[in-house]
Amino acid sequence: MPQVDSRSRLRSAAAFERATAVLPGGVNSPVRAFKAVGGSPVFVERAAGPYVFDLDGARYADLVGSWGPAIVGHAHPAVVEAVVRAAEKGISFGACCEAEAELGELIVGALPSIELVRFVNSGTEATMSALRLARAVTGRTKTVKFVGCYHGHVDSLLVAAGSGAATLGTPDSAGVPKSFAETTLLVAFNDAAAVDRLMSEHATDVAAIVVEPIAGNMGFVPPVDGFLQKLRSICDRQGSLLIFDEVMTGFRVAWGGYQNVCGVTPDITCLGKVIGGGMPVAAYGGSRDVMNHVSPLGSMYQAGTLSGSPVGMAAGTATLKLCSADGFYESLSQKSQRLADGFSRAAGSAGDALQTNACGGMFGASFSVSPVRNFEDAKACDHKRFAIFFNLMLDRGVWLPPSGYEAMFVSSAHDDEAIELILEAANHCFGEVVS
Ligand code: KE4
Repeated sequence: MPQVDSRSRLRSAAAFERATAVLPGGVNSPVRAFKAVGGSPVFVERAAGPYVFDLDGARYADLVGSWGPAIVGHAHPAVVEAVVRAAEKGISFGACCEAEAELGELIVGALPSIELVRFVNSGTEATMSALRLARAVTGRTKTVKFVGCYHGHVDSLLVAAGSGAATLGTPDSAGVPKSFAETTLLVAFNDAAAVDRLMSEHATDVAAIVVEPIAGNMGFVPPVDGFLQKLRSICDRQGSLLIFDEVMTGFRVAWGGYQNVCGVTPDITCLGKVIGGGMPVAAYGGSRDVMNHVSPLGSMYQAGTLSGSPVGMAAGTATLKLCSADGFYESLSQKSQRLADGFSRAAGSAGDALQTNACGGMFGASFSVSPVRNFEDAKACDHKRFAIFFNLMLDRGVWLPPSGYEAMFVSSAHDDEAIELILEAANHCFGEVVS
């Protein structure tokens, strides 16, 4: 496999210089700036299947997948055709169109916890709306969130957040009023006893517990046995709502999402990424009793110029139809597990300590001697070693997420050739990391 020489990314370097003149940090989302892994961000010219191609023409096997949406591979012909055909009839109408119900029916059919679903344009909008809805339903103001979980840049949830916030070492953001942050109660992920104590102390104040059912923004941290079930029983006891933020896990780890795997029914589910197939589409949904509070049915207001846009709906519907094929998730799980196992073997033979996990189309790899159970563990991982590994893999044509606080994403387009390329690079790079 010809190596990609980091010095040859001249067009990316020039493009970054141009971007920094007009965009804060040269990016439209901080994690893309490569701050955690060093060097100048690589610019993508195009993407196809399991690959992305940079401005200098170098090809990379992609394990970012646009942070989840590219589950059927980049530029899948069926998705592209659906987008083009929709766009030819008008990009957005600001009016009702049948494409909204078509995608809504797929989501309602996949998730028994959702009887009504509202489309929005980002995961952040979905979680922000879900919190407001929980406050409207309960008449309460506080939220319980887990340290290291990331739910988008909602003011009250940018407290001890993961993902880009953790990557940049700024889990609490400037500009968030103390009064907003004070409505958020923090507790360690996977610590059900601490949740029990916290909820007992704030018995009637908590509108909702919001959780990533698999924490994918502090690496890949699965729930310990019984954790999610305990959250469900605590919410039932206290009259609080349970919000599953499945923006990342929704239709990524299984048809519907992780709630269909773990058997725990949330009151509100947030979705995004996969359901838009790469277009800005996200959603929140729940039972009729809960969703009847949403305007125009009820008094909880939420709106959006481009919500339910026909082009976004077309991309999401085409993507989910491909995901609904028999054996789709079984095949995706095999790919993820093969990569996770291959990383483990490669690290082990190089004498490197690596923790791996996989579920459906996502997997994680953390440089740690012990399992990662929460954000303290995630912070204790060797992020310097990850940065070295990231750059070695990039130079060998494999694009990992540019942060040790992220999960990795596989698509149905990741064929044997792409997977073998990734594993061959890993065999070389773990060794180089150790030496
Ligand atoms: P967006 O607002 O970025 O569409 O979604 C926010 C969000 C909400 N909930 C979860 C569980 C999420 O993972 C995200 C966004 N994920 C990050 C990657 N871990 C997006 C990448 C980025 O910020 O550039």
